[in-house]
Amino acid sequence: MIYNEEFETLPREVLEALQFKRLKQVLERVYHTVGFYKRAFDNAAVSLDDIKTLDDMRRLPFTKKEDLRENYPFGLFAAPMSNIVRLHASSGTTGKPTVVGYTQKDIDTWSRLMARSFVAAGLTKNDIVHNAYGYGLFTGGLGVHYGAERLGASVIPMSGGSTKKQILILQDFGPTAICCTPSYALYLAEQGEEMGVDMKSLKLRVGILGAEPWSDTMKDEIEERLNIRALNIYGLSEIMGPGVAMECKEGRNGLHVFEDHFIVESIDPATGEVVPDGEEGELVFTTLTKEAFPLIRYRTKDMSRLMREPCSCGRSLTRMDRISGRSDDMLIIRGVNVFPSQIESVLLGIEGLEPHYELIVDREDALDTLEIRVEVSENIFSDEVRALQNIEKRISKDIKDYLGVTTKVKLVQPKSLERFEGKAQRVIDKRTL
Ligand code: DLL
Repeated sequence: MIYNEEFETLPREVLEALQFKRLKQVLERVYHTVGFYKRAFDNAAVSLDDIKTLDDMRRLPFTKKEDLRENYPFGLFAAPMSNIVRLHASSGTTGKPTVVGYTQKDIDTWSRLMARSFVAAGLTKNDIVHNAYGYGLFTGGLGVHYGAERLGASVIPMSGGSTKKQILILQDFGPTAICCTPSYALYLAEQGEEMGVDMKSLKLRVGILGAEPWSDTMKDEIEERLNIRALNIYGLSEIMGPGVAMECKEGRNGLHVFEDHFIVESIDPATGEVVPDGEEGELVFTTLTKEAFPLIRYRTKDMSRLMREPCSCGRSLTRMDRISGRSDDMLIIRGVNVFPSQIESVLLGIEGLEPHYELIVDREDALDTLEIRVEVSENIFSDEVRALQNIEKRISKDIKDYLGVTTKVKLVQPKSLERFEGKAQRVIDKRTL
């Protein structure tokens, strides 16, 4: 089944003609309504008349996360606040989050693209969807929620946490689909087994999992332990939220990018040049239909490959491979995006800490853990144990309050952490996905 048969199976030339028409419209809009784009295009000496074919868009400058930060919070919105019905946010690289806005039409498009994603996963209105993505500023919860309702399925708005209760509901309400991060799916499996629940005989048959990188091995493990089919969903707040691309149940070989709404390119992160299909590069997205927050050539920092060969499901949409990593240092800890620079800003705001720290990321019982080791100044280190413990608590609390992640903090002796001559290597990621 295909939700939007006409648009998901367009012949390539027709799709590209539609993309070009929409691209011209969005470029006109941003050039005339968002000062940032007018300046960016003028500085790059590109006039809108220069864009005569889809390929000409390569002449347009990239938009980066820093541009969003510099225009915080609403500076890149292309619609007046009176037309904006929803705000979401994700992590910025330092103190301030990245804010995104939606008009009613944007929410509508998003819901339809999520419904498309569910249909690609084989869901119908007869399904019961257990939604364990977080509700709130994170786009996962509400994105999935509106999409499941649009499809007509029954949605259980669980949000994250309360694992025991989640397991009870999985048993009693009999959801047929689960939406959460892959690591949480595995954690649910483990916890359920520990509680003596036969997690393989639940009614669940499909998982729509994403928001963090995961491997084929992890997919196999989730499928085995929950006895489901685990499909990959991709998205990012800046571009919309979940539902930018979705793996179909037939092909299971990459995620279809919803190209009637987004143009995807893959570039060499060092040179910015477009790389040939099939080669690994950084994904760059342009939104074609968003009203409130259109983005032109947005660099995601997510590394993947684009595949244009036809898929057995009949969709003509380009596929992107599983995300293989990032071209920056963003970490995803239990689905929460964290930049080391954000942690650094919190640490530097606390007196007595030295700017030398190490972040150790690991996985315990299928859940991510983050330990921060930070040097303290000589006079603090000679303080009583109690004083040191108080500082550790304060760091943990500040990080939880500002960034939303739980950490274990260990203060270490002055000059005990490794020093670097070149680029500092502050993150030790021990997770095997
Ligand atoms: O994570 C949106 C989302 C919610 C996607 C639920 C899928 C399911 P952000 O919080 O803005 O938005 O984080 C976006 O998460 O740039 C990737 O680095 C990573 N990411 C998202 N989906 C995947 C995936 C949501 N399927 C950032 N595989 C992106 C690997 C993913 N990484």
